[in-house]
Order: sequence, then structure tokens, then C-alpha cells
Amino acid sequence: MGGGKAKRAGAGKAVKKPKAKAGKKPVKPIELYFWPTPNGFKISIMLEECKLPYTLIPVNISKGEQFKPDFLKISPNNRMPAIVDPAGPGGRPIAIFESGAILQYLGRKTGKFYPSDERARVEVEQWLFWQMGGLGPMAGQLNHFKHYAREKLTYAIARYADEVNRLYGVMNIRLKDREFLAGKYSIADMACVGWANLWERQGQDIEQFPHLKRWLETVKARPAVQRGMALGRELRKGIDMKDPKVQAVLFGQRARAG
Ligand SMILES: N[C@@H](CCC(=O)N[C@@H](CS)C(=O)NCC(=O)O)C(=O)O
Repeated sequence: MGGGKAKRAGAGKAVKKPKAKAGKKPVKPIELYFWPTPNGFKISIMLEECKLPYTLIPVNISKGEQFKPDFLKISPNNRMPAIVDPAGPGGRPIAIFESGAILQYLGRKTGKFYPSDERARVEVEQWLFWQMGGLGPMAGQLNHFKHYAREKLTYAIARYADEVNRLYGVMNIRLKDREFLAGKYSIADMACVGWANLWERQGQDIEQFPHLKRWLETVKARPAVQRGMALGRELRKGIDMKDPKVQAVLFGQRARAG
């Protein structure tokens, strides 16, 4: 019981009730602005891995909730994921968009899955940015042209399918002599798993990439990854990405009035 201890500590003074046990301050949950996609899963996986308390705030991108003024204040790029950490630097709230920046922030905050040693950190960052600038955007474009574009543009499909194939090859070679992308399991692996998990939909043959296949199975076997990638699955039920109303929201976006 803490009461006795507090009295002893405060002997001779007015006894103050301890606010909370040392190190047991009630933590305000992080607000996770989320929709169940590979970009969203990066953050749900990290929160689960770090056992950080969080509140899920769905952003239904098929209905245009990413354009709500309150959300744009947090994420001016009208994209999820985004977070608000009520206990940000200096104890004040902080809002963050862009999944790579969120992963780095959570890694620094917790000291987990993002090493502070400079050499180890650079290893992680190279593969994190490789995902952000390569695997994610290329696989995203492939998904668009292969599954959604009204015109069947063979050239565009082949271009992005080739690029995804090349990127899988790079990852496969990288994983030949190390368990994870940066050696140890890190935010770089969390950034990639949701995308690599869709290899079949991307028209790729996983058997061509045995080291990537082994890595994918290892990462997906982690309970936190399973929880992260199961988050909000039910939200997508009944949503047809081929519905012209949904496509009118998501495709053909141009600059918003300032
Ligand atoms: N570079 C961004 C990409 C995020 C992104 O593309 N999010 C998509 C869903 S996967 C989205 O919110 N789309 C809404 C829209 O297209 O309006 C990140 O990594 O956070």
C-alpha cells in the first residue's frame, strides 16, 4: 500500500496524497487516426509492439473523412495514418502525420525498435526510407493500375509490376544473410510487412524470393504484428473500392482551395 510510505516521507509536514505511484502516472492514450491499409498497419503494429495505450479513431477514406477540417489540421496531406500524442515533448500534445515520421517518433519516445547508436540507426533509416519512397509508392501505383484504373493500361501495369519485382529482389538479397532488414527487428520491418504481405495481389511469385518469404513468415508470426494487422478489419466490410462513389472520393484528387 502506498499510503504508509507517503506518510513516512512527509513526516512533520502536511501529508500530501501521492498523485500516483512513481512511474505509474496514468498515461493518456495516443489517438490513432487510422484506416485498415498497409500504411495504417505500420502504426498499429508499432503501438502494439510497444504496448502503448491508444484510442482508435477511424478515418473512413472511402467516404472522404480525410478531408474533414479537423483531420486536415492534424494531417494536411489528407492521408492517414496520423497520431496525436497528448504526452508529447515537454508534456504537451503533438500531432504527427506521415507514417515514417510517426514510426521514428514512437521509436525515439519508447527507445524501442529504433536504435540510438548512429550506425544501427542509419541501417534502420535506409530501409525505412526505402519503403517510404520505393516499395510503398510503387506497390500503390501498381495496385491502382492493375485493379482500379478504368482504362487497362498495359504499359503502366508492366512498369509498376517490374519495379515492385525489382524491389522484392533487392529485399530478398538484403535478407539473405540477416534475419531482418536492419539486422535486428525494427520499424523498417514494420513499414514493409503490410506491403509485402500483398505480393499475390501485386502479381508477384513469392517463391522467387525465398529470403523475403522466410522474413515475411517470421514477421507475421509476431503476435503484435497479427494484432496490428487485424485492427479495424471489420471497418472495411461492405466497402467496394470499385464503387464509382468511392472512386470519386479517392481518385482524381486535385489541389484544394487554400
Ligand atoms: N506517405 C503517406 C501515405 C499515406 C497514404 O497514402 N494513406 C492513404 C491510405 S493507404 C490515404 O489516407 N488515402 C486517402 C486519400 O487518398 O484521400 C504515409 O506513409 O503516411
